Amino acid sequence: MAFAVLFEFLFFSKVFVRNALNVCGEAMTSVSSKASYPKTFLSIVSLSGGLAAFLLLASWLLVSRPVVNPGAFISYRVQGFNNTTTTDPNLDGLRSNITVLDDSNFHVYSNKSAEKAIADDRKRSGIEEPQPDVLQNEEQLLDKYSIRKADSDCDLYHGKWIYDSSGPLYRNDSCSIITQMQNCQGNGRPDKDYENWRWKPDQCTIPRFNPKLFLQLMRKKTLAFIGDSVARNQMESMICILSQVEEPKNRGNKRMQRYYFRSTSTMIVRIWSSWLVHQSTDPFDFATDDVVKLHLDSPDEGFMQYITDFDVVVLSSGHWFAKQSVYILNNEIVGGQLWWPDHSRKKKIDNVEAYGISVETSLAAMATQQNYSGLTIVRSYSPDHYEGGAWNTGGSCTGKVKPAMEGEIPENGFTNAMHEKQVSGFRRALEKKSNKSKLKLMDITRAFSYRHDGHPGPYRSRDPNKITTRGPDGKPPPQDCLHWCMPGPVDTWNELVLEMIRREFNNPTQ
Ligand SMILES: *[C@@H]1O[C@H](CO)[C@@H](O)[C@H](O)[C@H]1NC(C)=O
Ligand SMILES: *[C@@H]1O[C@H](CO)[C@@H](O)[C@H](O)[C@H]1NC(C)=O
Ligand SMILES: *[C@@H]1O[C@H](CO)[C@@H](O)[C@H](O)[C@H]1NC(C)=O
Ligand SMILES: *[C@@H]1O[C@H](CO)[C@@H](O)[C@H](O)[C@H]1NC(C)=O
Ligand SMILES: *[C@@H]1O[C@H](CO)[C@@H](O)[C@H](O)[C@H]1NC(C)=O
Ligand SMILES: CC(=O)N[C@H]1CO[C@H](CO)[C@@H](O)[C@@H]1O
Ligand SMILES: CC(=O)N[C@H]1CO[C@H](CO)[C@@H](O)[C@@H]1O
Repeated sequence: MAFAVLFEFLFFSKVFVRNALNVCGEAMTSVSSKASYPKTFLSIVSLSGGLAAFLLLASWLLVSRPVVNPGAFISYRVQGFNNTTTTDPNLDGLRSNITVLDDSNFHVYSNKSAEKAIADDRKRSGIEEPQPDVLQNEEQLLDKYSIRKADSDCDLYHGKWIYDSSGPLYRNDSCSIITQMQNCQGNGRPDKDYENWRWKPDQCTIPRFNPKLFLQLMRKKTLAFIGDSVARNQMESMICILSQVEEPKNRGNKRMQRYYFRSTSTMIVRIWSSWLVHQSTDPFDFATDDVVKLHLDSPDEGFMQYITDFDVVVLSSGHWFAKQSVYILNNEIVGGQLWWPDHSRKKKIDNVEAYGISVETSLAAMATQQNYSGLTIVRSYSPDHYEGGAWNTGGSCTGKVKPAMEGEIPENGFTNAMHEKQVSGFRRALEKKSNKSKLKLMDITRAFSYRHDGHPGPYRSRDPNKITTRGPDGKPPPQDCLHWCMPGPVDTWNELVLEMIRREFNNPTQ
């Protein structure tokens, strides 16, 4: 089974590399048409060549390693943690195929009959807060929300999941940009209730996402998602939610996704940055050129160079720290993940420590950039749910059809450690902040540890012959217990983003 996953990974990655090569050529031609883009994005367009090369290099390294030594991947385990479920590096690799996209893949259509069904649902539900039809104009909409002042201090991250029969914010057939691997219904997942749970903080209620309110708060503004394939998951959820009221224009190029909402001149951007820090492959000390080096003390220029163009940034990372790389700090090799040729030396830090440092470095760079005045939302580590083993050792989320009850989730030592380091990295960066920007933590790790039902599991593809149940030997099928179904719990992250934006941009006391 592990071999099958590996082969799939290699196959997709090769497709990806080939496409990335094409991108370099096309980036050149896209510069000539840049006059039609809004001004702040000229620079992004001209970047494409460089970032494509960067992506190409990164993916090539990650791909080339298992070719040389497949055993390194198959016996994969996060060092220092014996007893935890770990992230499937191959699953992220699979998504590399998706990070490079043709414009033609991004035709967003609106499905009137699906829209009507959703509207009917909402009428039935009564829990919807503003009636979008009643509150047409901007002042009314903003007023209505600014009144909810009492809610503004409420802790959003302690609460529970409650069943909500009004259903999800969109459907698999009312949003055409859902990556097939997250289109659980489209891939034949038989149960659907996982779409119907809302997060309810103990002290307040998060209103159902109102796309019109979002667009108005984000008038003439840009929201950027920065991170790995889980960040892509969240970005696509946001586009699906918003596309229910307005079809965005796809202004993306092959390696940077950008969607433009004309009614309010709002732009949604996604930049790929798997580790958030500068990476290179140049030989360094005793590390040769066949392994990725992470410079833990410099931020990833791939996103830093555009940071002043963004009004809101949703930044996240974590799972790539389970992949092979070398850690460099103060011009010295201080550790390595799945790499440490010289056993006579001692590692100074492990991958969890490295994660915390990378979070501090990237956030501190943003919080001290003279001209950046945006709102940075750090989305905390997204828990995976490989039960009974890791992704490659029989771990499974098969058969989970509702959120876990309190006390039902096994503690995950790796998730807890990653979360702790991320939060302390965040706090250190906050202390260094010197500019006008705002830095907020969106602490979803605990809340999402209950959502073992929200992953694609074995429903990762349309293949009608895929294995979805345990074999006679009790072996679970290959599955994705890391990314989130769409629609599904991931949509809650965007409801939280809207709530945080509302608190920042529409607070009458400020
Ligand atoms: C993990 O297991 C190995 C033996 O398999 C043991 O030597 C090591 O101390 C364990 N590590 C932790 C962190 O428990
Ligand atoms: C993990 O830890 C539990 C106790 O906390 C133990 O029962 C179990 O055997 C361990 N599993 C592995 C794979 O080490
Ligand atoms: C539109 O949505 C309806 C109801 O959800 C569905 O039956 C129909 O197939 C969809 N049409 C298209 C073109 O996707
Ligand atoms: C949407 O999900 C339904 C099952 O609920 C499935 O029959 C249909 O093919 C899916 N449509 C798309 C476009 O994935
Ligand atoms: C900030 O903006 C000013 C004026 O546009 C510019 O001169 C300066 O170089 C910028 N600083 C940074 C760090 O980008
Ligand atoms: C852009 C690209 O290479 N897309 C490929 C991703 O993988 C699917 C298979 O799931 C291919 O059909 C696409 O061509
Ligand atoms: C408004 C403000 O606080 N600006 C500061 C942003 O950070 C730089 C240092 O990186 C300061 O020089 C600015 O005064």
